Amino acid sequence: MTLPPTLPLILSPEVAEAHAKGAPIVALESTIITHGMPFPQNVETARRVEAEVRAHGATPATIAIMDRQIHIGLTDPQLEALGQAKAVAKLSRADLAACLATGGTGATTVAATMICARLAGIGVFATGGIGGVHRGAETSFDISADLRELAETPVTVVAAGAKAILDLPKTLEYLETLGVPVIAYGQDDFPAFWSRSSGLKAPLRMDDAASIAAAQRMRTRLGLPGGQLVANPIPASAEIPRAEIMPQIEAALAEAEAQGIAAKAVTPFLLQRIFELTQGRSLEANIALVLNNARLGAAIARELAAQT
Ligand code: PSU
Ligand code: MN
Repeated sequence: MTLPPTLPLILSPEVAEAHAKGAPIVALESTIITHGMPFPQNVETARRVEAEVRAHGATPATIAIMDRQIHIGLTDPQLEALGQAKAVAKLSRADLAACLATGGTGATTVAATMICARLAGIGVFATGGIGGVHRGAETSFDISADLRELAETPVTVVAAGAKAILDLPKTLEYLETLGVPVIAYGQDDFPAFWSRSSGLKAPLRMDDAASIAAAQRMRTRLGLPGGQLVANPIPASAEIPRAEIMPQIEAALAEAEAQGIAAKAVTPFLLQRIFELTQGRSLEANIALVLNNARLGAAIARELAAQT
């Protein structure tokens, strides 16, 4: 695939090479680096995730906005600089174009990463968790733009489900309303990020990467827009059982409410507080599940490349 020259896209040398060969590529987001994990674990994790993708036969493409360009794949110095940078914008569909037009450094959320991946011809993206319908959304209207993006942009997103900081039943209902396939990988239940099960059954289940790739291709053939959410449970060895993490989640939610945290600040605030309240255990789990998603993302990328 040739990229239109008018797009503000820069492929890293590694990604450009893979792209030219039609080799498998996995997109990776940058908000998890800038807003999802503390330094230095954020940079260490980003490097390990990239290495995991390579070890499983695909090329990683971490996406971020710098100098009015969408960078598809970062060099190691760029990754390090991003991980330490202050005042990085958290970009979603609403503010991606504004950041590119006016300058400044921006990290891409799930929604913005999907948009950029599609522009670069990348069909699969691995991350930790997606945004969703927040608890109390019936009054706050806080529903992540990630959900609508899944309905619109043809990229398969591998995540460990959605965090229990969200309203998971409403998140699944909303995805159904939007016509987004939610596929649990290798089990029936929808996973809840730090925990393998949310107690809710996922609408779909698949047990291999080839089926997931075939389903994405079929959507395209049918002219259906949008991607798929692949919900990959955290490895059992790293999971924090629901009952153990629930009190910390409730405490963090109560603090967010008391401090009037709203809009984009909600998810980073909750992640940071749960990290503190679990004394780092939530971060250990987060790292393990992202690596696990990187492996499955690479397998799906290989299938997408093979089925072309
Ligand atoms: N899940 C994580 N870590 C993160 C995020 C999700 O494990 O950092 C980020 C993703 O970039 C996701 C965003 O797209 O949070 C959702 O933010 P919001 O709820 O404001 O839409
Ligand atoms: Mn929100």
